[in-house]
Amino acid sequence: MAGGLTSPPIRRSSPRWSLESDNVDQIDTARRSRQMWIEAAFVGPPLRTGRGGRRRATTAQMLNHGIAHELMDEVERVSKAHYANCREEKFKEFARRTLEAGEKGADVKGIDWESTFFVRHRPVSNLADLPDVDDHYSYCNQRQVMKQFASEIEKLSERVLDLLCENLGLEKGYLKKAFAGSNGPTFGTKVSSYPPCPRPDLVDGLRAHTDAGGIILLFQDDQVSGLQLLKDGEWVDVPPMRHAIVANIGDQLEVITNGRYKSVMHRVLTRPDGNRMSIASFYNPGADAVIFPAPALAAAEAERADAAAAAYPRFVFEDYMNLYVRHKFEAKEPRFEAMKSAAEVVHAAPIATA
Ligand SMILES: O=C(O)CCC(=O)C(=O)O
Ligand SMILES: [Fe+2]
Repeated sequence: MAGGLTSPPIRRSSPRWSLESDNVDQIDTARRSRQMWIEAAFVGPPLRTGRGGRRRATTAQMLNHGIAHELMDEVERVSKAHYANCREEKFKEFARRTLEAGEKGADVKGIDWESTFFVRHRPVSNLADLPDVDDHYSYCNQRQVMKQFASEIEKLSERVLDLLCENLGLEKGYLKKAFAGSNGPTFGTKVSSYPPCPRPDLVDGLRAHTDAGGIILLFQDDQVSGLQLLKDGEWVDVPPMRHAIVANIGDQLEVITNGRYKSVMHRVLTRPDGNRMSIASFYNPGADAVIFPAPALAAAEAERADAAAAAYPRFVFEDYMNLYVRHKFEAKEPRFEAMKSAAEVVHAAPIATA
């Protein structure tokens, strides 16, 4: 038997979408239409219904998402065991050096206090090649667990994309197709630990940024907090909630939805107690996917007198990523502007005739 996941069978809750948080109004799914609920779920704190459903901040806590709680518990267990067995010693050395430098007055604000590894699932999985992912313990088959979890998260990501399509009046499958490129989407999972830090004033767990890609589904620690998002100029906590999945929207969805859904700045704080686990799965466009505002949304926007049509650029996702890696911890707007200028340069270049 391939580890603890195959027995007992995983109970599957039917997906009823709901949202709860200290910062977000609770949605009574029985009293609202599904459409309204979807709108509300992506508003982010505090709840704003806004006329016409435009300009949404975009982080939501999803409960009743359909992923079995037993599977989530197993993912948490193997991830924490992996950190303790394979990564903790190395992190301690990094922590010692970082603190020593910080306390001597060096600026360590450019360092993230996290221990992570990345599992790529699509287009080609690297799971079998990760050197220290443990699959030798029968009770702790991490590769198997991660594979099963990733497959559930991938399906959930695509369901969320379709809910967004429905919400935006786009045809079902539009966003999935927009991400496909020639080789399908890029999909991967970042497994992170944010160990306790005795000097939270010196260093962040992860510096503020927006995510570059499409939809990001995050399974975060249900005890140890740290994730915050920037809302109306203030940092607000995304509180730990057992078995919830946090959904976050990346820059590409902002472009494709022509700003109807905005990527949101977020960061992870350090804290002196508790080791925070986070498992973030990134459902992103394929490298060669061409990203641009959905024509239907750009046209609707153009009808408004105060809005310039096609305010967002058109570009190849890989080009955006090449820029993003150098400017991740900066505002997104200059990245969008740079992609616009790059497109102008391409268009203005003389056409080779020889
Ligand atoms: O760990 C978290 O809660 C957030 C991680 C994150 O924002 C990222 O990896 O992009
Ligand atoms: Fe992020």
